[in-house]
Amino acid sequence: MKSTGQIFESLQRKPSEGKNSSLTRFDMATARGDVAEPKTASADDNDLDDIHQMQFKVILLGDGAVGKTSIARRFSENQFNQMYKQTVGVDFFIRRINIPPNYHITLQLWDIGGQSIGSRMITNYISGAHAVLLCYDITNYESFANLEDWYGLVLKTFENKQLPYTALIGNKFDLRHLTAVRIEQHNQFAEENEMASYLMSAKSGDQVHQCFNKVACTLAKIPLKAENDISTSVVTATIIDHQRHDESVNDGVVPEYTKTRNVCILS
Ligand SMILES: Nc1nc2c(ncn2[C@@H]2O[C@H](COP(=O)(O)OP(=O)(O)OP(=O)(O)O)[C@@H](O)[C@H]2O)c(=O)[nH]1
Ligand SMILES: [Mg+2]
Repeated sequence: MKSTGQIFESLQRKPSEGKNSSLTRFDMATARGDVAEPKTASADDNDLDDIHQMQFKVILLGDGAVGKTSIARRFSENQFNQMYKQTVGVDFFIRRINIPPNYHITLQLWDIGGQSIGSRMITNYISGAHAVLLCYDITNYESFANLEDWYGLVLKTFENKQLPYTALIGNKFDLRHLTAVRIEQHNQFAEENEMASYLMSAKSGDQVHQCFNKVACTLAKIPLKAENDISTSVVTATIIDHQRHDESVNDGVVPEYTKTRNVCILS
């Protein structure tokens, strides 16, 4: 078992070596093309360097109860809830990462309920993602095995298109004494699919911010700074015009807790 502090970076394999080599992999050179138009400082800021503001869509996929909402909440609010409340459809979280000297990167997290795998909406949720985090619970082997299906949906959605940056996330690392997935299996999945990979704990917060900082820097195509240099900040709510609930899930019944939540959670 590797130590807690270790992050398993993506293996830079040639496309031809990968299982899905016919697909176009995430290409950092073009990652900023869609939404990441750099914004230049105003005329009054002549002395300042350009300020680069970018926003990226990051989706969390994986079985129910693996901890996707907990990861999103840890990142956006630095909080953790022991109680399980199933996500129906999709919830949104947002947080800005400030990377000196002049990068303001907003990550818009789409926390997709595990039950959505059977929903007609799932490809809509996945579509347009700049980064995909494939999450499993290290104490639950089935949740790891099922990532084949989740990743299959990603491949299908991005068929003939450039794949987003994708990472494998083993969550609940605080319970590593109960692990049901060998580190070799974790690494093999990441290698075969040419993904970055992380082991983290939404509960303790271990590796959560490091992971999102890495995702942000990779998408923005900037070198990863030392953690101390990076700050995060409150951002104004982004209203997302999106069908929030899928009628095909739970016969269209929306649980009370989701009705009371806003579209975005601001940190
Ligand atoms: N010990 C431990 N428990 C965790 C961790 N992350 C989440 N949990 C717990 O696991 C349960 C499920 O977490 P959620 O974040 O709601 O899971 P989810 O993946 O969003 O589930 P769905 O919304 O059904 O897709 C909750 O009881 C959490 O408190 C973790 O890192 N360690
Ligand atoms: Mg959830």
